[in-house]
Amino acid sequence: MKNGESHSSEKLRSVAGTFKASGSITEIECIKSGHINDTYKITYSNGDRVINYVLQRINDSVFSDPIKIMENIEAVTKHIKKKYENFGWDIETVMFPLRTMDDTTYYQDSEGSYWRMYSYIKGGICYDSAPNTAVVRSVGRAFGLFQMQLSDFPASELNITIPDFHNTVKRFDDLANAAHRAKDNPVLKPRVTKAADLLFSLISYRKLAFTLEVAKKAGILPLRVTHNDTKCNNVMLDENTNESLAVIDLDTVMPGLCAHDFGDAVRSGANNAAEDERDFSKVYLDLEKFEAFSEGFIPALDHNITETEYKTLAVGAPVIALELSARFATDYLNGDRYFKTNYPEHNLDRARSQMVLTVDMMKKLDKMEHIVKLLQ
Ligand code: GN1
Ligand code: MG
Repeated sequence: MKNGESHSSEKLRSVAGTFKASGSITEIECIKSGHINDTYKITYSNGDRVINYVLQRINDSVFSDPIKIMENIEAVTKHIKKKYENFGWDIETVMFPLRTMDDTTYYQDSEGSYWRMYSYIKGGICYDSAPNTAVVRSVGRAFGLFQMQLSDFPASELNITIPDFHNTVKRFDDLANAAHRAKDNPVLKPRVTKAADLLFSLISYRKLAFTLEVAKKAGILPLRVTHNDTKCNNVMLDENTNESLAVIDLDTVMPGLCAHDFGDAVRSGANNAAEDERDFSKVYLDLEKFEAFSEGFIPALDHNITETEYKTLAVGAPVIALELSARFATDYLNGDRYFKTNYPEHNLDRARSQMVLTVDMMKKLDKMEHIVKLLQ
């Protein structure tokens, strides 16, 4: 079975049956919001009770070693759980994978695919874009708490599941290589022509790509345990109160920079528009949402980061928006092999939109830095 292909109900029933969920399956629904894994909502009924679970097939062309991902997830969720039990801390930030009948956190099917299952939180909602400042504040608090709760977890113990994931300089090298290959490929060559203006914009911002990478290599910024995919829709909120219920999608938990998590969440949650918006007049950083996000994130850190890290939080946002623009453009030039797309120019549109956001954020960087400073 290829990544992104839909699975038959029979197949899903048999995979779900290997996990310790009780009852019989009454409904299966495909959830389409992520760009990488295949996700399904499975409804069970057990007497009068209806219980929902999320079943996921891990994309094995993005994650070459799914077992290493599950080891990371188990290690960080256990760490947070232990702390919670010892200190009575709020455990709202974490979800535990369900175990299989063989007591593992994943199941490998006969075709070699890896699957995992989570409880589906009733009354929980994930927003692709933040509809208001209350939502973005809660998202900030959830990611800030997550960072704080893992601040004493030794980052070096984690597996590096995708090397150089937020190495923005390397992402630019990948872009150059993809453009080079595409120009010699008759099928992909027209894409180079179509993306030419975007490629020039990206190159003109290349200096920005070095900002965090150089500081990281110089040891000025410490490597922490970071989530690395802090999109707005990776926090589950209570649909009535907007309180955060859990941080989800821990696939990319790895050593990283606090500014990456802050920045990625801002580029997703404080963008006035959707990630792939084509009407660029709608694409800008909403400063009110930025402030609300910071008000959630920064106090939740409880002073667990250094003075230098505070100084780099704001610039993390344009760095990650730029990095993602380069990643979407790279995938477009590679023929859409990484991110799921809904139409042929989808990756190009996403890349353009993230570039517009980067430019707007750079104009507002002083204001963003000022807001962070007042809260630290
Ligand atoms: C992917 O899996 P999902 O949709 O949460 C991607 C992120 C990107 C994001 C852009 C493993 O996240 O890095 O920022 O799309 N995840 C991976 O929407 O590459
Ligand atoms: Mg993900």
